[in-house]
Amino acid sequence: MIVNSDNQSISHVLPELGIRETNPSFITGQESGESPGGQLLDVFSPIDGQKIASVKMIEETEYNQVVEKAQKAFDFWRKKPAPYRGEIVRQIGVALRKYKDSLGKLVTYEMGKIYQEGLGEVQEMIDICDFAVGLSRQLYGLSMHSERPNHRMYEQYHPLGIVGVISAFNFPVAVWSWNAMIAAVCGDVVIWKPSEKTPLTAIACQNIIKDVLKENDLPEGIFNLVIGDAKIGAAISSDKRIPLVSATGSTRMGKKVGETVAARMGKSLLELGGNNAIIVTENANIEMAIRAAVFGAVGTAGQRCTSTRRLIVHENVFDQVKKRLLDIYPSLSIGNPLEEGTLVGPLIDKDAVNSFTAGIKKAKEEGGEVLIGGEILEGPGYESGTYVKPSIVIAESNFEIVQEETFAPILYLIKYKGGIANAVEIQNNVRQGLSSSIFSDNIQETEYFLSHLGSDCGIANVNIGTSGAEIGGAFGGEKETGGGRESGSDAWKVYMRRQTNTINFGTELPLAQGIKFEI
Ligand code: UN1
Repeated sequence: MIVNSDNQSISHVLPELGIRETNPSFITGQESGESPGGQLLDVFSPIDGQKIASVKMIEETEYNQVVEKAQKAFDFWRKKPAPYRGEIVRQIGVALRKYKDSLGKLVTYEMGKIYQEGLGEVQEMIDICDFAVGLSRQLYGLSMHSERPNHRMYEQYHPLGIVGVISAFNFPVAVWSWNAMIAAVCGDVVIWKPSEKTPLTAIACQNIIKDVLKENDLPEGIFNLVIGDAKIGAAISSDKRIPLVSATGSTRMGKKVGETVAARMGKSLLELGGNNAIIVTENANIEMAIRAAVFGAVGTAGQRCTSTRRLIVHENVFDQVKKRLLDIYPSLSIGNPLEEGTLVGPLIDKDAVNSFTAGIKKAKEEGGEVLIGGEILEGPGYESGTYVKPSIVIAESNFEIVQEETFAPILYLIKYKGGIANAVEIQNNVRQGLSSSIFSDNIQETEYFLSHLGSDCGIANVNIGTSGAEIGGAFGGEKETGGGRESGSDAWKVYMRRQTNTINFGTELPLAQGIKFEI
């Protein structure tokens, strides 16, 4: 790996996280010496457009070595008791606490989210470690009463094998950790393909984990890293040695992964696009709703899968909401996300800027009214061309562009009339189904929203925004969001194989369903 960072505010962070110019290429997260071949992947910071590093991508032969190493490690790891596996994850959580500042800063530098959110992302990793530690003693199955005398039935969960994790640039480390830490306590091993846009944070995580593994004399193949392009993603998806593939990213990508994995009868866990809405009824605490909407729409520069993209507002409070948004948007500080006080950092790259401007153009063509923003910022501090002014567009819910997930800070302001059912109909009338919220102090409205007639999303919140979910709940969504659930609750079950056991402790062999079969 070639590292070249002159940026003062970040240069000390790279060596702290074990990323040095002399660092050999990473195949499995272990320093395995210069590997032959491998194209270089250039990594740029969206903050200043500077090249931070070139990382060697994995080749096919190396990929096979990684899978073989992971298979061996699985054979070892699955034999360890789950609470012991939890203990290793506990130590990873301790290490992450130690590196929280530097890893958070690298997340900011490589991905562009503000430092507070970079720290939040690492906190999310720490939280899932804690959760997974507890889980390591709670991998429960149910027991049932058998219909046959002297029989006992129960179910148990066994480790599954290798879990492939394909992660996106916007949460470069947290989403991997949701998968990896849960998989690890379940007795699985992980092969991680991070986004090509954020390989350095992935390498930093591998370094942190590598130390923990070494201290405990554990094989390196428990957590593996493969840096590469879409070809590697495709290799993971079609690899029969990988029983579960967990993929986060666009619906387009997820469809491909889902189809390929299904064709070989593998399991996939898909967490794909969202088109999240907040409903603001006439009974809402407007100030609270505004704060949630602004964080949801411009936080992470609109690049969360949970970002608020639509604000569905009752006609009686529409003008008030519009006015408050227009008070706040001009004062949002847009700039270097490493600097304190900045609320909106850059978009990941110029392609993202292009889809932002294309989205606004399309909204205008369809009859939308741009209330504010939409420009690309220029001048000192904005040389990278990746900074944009967050936009609010008055739109109709049936606009084509409103159906799309544009991964950028565009908030569509949509008016509704009548009762809560109308608002919910608008909210559900998109292809995606990840996150949703209602702001209302009226219990009839909020309960309708949460009922089976209400939100069709995997996440439905009352009086908080669409983004910023806690790790303790299952995370994911319906429809084109892919149906998978990661992180908390019983999401762990997909990382294990379930086995139903029936035990006969009698001396006869009665058949189920009362069948007589005399021989
Ligand atoms: C994502 O954008 O892929 O709920 C994950 C949230 C974060 C996770 C987002 N906890 O916004």
